[in-house]
Amino acid sequence: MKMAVRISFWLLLVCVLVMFINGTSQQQQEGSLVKYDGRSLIIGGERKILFSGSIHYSRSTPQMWPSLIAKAKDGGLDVIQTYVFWNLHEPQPGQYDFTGRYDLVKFIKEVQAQGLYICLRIGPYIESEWTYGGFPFWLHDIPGISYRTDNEPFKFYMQNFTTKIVNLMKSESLYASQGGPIILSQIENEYQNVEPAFGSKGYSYVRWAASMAVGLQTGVPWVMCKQTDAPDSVINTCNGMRCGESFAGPNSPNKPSMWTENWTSFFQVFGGKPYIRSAEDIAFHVSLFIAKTSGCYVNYYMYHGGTNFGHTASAYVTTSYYDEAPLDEYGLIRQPKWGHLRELHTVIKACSKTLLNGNKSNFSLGQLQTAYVFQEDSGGCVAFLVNNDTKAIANIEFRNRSYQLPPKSISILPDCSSITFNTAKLTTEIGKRNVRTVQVLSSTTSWEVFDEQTVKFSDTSLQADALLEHMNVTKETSDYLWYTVRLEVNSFCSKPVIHVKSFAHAAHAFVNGIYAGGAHGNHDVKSFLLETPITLDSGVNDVSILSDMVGLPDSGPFLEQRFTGLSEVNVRCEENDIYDLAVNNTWGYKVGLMGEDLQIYKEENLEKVVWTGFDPSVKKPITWYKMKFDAPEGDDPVALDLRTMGKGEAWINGQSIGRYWASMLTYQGKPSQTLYHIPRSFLKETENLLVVLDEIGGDPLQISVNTISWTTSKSKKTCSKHDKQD
Ligand SMILES: *[C@@H]1O[C@H](CO)[C@@H](O)[C@H](O)[C@H]1NC(C)=O
Ligand SMILES: *[C@@H]1O[C@H](CO)[C@@H](O)[C@H](O)[C@H]1NC(C)=O
Ligand SMILES: *[C@@H]1O[C@H](CO)[C@@H](O)[C@H](O)[C@H]1NC(C)=O
Ligand SMILES: *[C@@H]1O[C@H](CO)[C@@H](O)[C@H](O)[C@H]1NC(C)=O
Ligand SMILES: *[C@@H]1O[C@H](CO)[C@@H](O)[C@H](O)[C@H]1NC(C)=O
Ligand SMILES: *[C@@H]1O[C@H](CO)[C@@H](O)[C@H](O)[C@H]1NC(C)=O
Ligand SMILES: *[C@@H]1O[C@H](CO)[C@@H](O)[C@H](O)[C@H]1NC(C)=O
Ligand SMILES: CC(=O)N[C@H]1CO[C@H](CO)[C@@H](O)[C@@H]1O
Repeated sequence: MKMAVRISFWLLLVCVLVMFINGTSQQQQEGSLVKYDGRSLIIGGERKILFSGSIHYSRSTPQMWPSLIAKAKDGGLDVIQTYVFWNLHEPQPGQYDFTGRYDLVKFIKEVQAQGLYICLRIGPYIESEWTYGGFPFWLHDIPGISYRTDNEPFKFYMQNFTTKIVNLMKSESLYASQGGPIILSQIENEYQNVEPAFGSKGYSYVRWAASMAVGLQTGVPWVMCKQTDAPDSVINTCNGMRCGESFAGPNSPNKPSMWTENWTSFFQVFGGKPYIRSAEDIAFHVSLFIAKTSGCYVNYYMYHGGTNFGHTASAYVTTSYYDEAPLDEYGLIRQPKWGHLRELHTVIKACSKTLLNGNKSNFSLGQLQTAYVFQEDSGGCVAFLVNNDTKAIANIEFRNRSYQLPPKSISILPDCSSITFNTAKLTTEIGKRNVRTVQVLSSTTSWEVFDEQTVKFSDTSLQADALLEHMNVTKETSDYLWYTVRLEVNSFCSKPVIHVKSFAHAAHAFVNGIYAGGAHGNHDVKSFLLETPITLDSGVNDVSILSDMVGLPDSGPFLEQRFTGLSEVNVRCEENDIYDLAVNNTWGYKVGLMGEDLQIYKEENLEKVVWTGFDPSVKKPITWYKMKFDAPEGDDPVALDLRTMGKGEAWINGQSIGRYWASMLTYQGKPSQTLYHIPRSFLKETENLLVVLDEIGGDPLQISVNTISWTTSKSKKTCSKHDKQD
């Protein structure tokens, strides 16, 4: 795309008028062109201030899309921003999947049908707390590959997938240049974070990626986020919580100031607690970005987070994703966040002509107070009065009038005289989320169990004389990998303790089929130790360790070289004898659990194993539970409360609703996530099959089926923080 030249507003207005005179057909054609200048994107000849929100199609269901998009539109958004998830779409090289939740074209067409635009972030590296940052695992086995750098094999596959997506969009006429809704595309993602690790190859890779993307001739601009040296004509954009303060601005006077990720909250990991960002704080920073950097595009990351179904979350990330966003995990409106931002959008939209075309000035109103004024010769005038004092109200004079500015707030005066919006004053409804328990699955007789058998060395067909890297063996087909070895004990060994060092996320040790103990790491450490007493027989003992990954890593350089899995295994006796099992031993490997191989979470496979009655007094690790329940009446979203379980995964009618980990507590002693979303479309009216795999063996008799709703009440006009956690 060629760099758009700066055109004066009046010339543009003439263009627009000419278009109107020339009739509809030309209007449609011209109306779809996307250009930009130093002030904003120019769509169909018009400068625009655009509010955008991230909604990832694969984190909800096609049945939810229309209502999510409608609520986003009602909330004042113009654009829906989504990543494209390479590992969903190309599970094997050259084999593509765009069905169901992966139906990108259907999602974009729904956005178009509701009259919104799309920002398509192809990546194809996306991070996004998505397993392996969106890369399909088969990339790992391409000879000589090195990800995200000037490396021929990587560039080949990156270009191949990017081209595939661009061609798919073109064939469906989805680019604005073709009359479609896509006004922007993104190549790469926050590359500057890793660029120094690649030296000069990182620099040349950025230039290659930009020119490869631009060469695909989409007819709409490309952006690179967090990439201050994005080559022309690619626009460098800001990601962060406070881009009004942190963004150094576009790297050319001919590029507009855009914010591609404004974090409405933050992703959560198992063991971490939710990050609550108030509506007032978001509104403050959006207003500041528009006022101070002449921002013309603000995207909320996320506007709706949704659910990390199956194994799609990256390392340690919870199944619930950005539940604190303006639309909650279930797609329900979260007040006051949704309403407060909606009011801000309305106020900004009403004065966008002056903001986009007026002359800007700024001056001090006091030590911590600043005014930003946009003014047109024609009389239009908009002012933003910033009070950056977090404690005190500021009494200031502006244009010969007195104003009181609440602490840490921005007041917007669309006519430079009366305040119509203050970022710290909530006038919208306040909401409270309700969780109604419809049924507790407490009937012992309706549960049945299947005990997963411990895998022994003699059961394995894959054997090696070393401890193998976990991901390279599982190839992402399962979270689990059995490592097993035979240990011959000749001499006397009292009080033996097994010592395992792992770079995966959790491990369980068994000796001769008997559970010895487990351990796990957390998001912030690279490895953990499992040390537990064991009982050894004299002679040959079977040592089996189940290694577990709770999602693949999604960030950092050299992802293809990451080592996970066991790195040390030894048995220590009280007599100071140490049996090092990692060396001079043949290890046997088995990928995944038997229940996974047989897919016993599907109705048609239930009979492939023998289920027995459930005895609550027996707690066993690695156990499958099943039962059937009826769907709650009505349309309210449904969630399973799994707080009494340990760690594992749950399936409804054969579909995974994601991993759960209730036994991993925050420092306040609570599970990070207790409720697990069951999309309505996964349910039938009666006899829904629930299968739960638990590694530790929790208490299924307290699992409950719940419905979710919100009640709202009028807010008192105060500036206190109301965005409560439910
Ligand atoms: C992508 O690679 C596949 C082989 O994996 C090939 O069939 C296809 O033509 C390539 N597509 C493009 C656009 O290069
Ligand atoms: C006004 O803006 C200029 C340019 O961004 C900046 O250097 C200056 O410090 C600002 N003045 C005040 C009072 O904020
Ligand atoms: C901005 O200021 C310049 C110089 O004073 C003036 O020529 C121009 O008309 C102003 N722009 C608008 C939109 O009022
Ligand atoms: C407000 O004050 C904080 C803390 O001193 C500072 O970091 C920030 O840049 C200030 N923001 C504005 C808009 O002046
Ligand atoms: C404010 O008052 C002064 C003196 O009364 C006057 O000169 C000035 O034009 C006024 N400013 C505005 C913006 O009305
Ligand atoms: C991955 O496994 C293959 C065999 O399946 C082996 O050839 C290769 O060296 C392994 N790669 C790494 C990085 O461990
Ligand atoms: C492994 O075997 C080698 C060669 O037989 C031997 O030198 C070494 O001491 C052994 N290491 C251990 C830990 O048993
Ligand atoms: C620096 C940082 O935390 N970046 C986060 C920004 O949000 C993206 C969402 O895609 C995360 O992946 C990053 O970790």
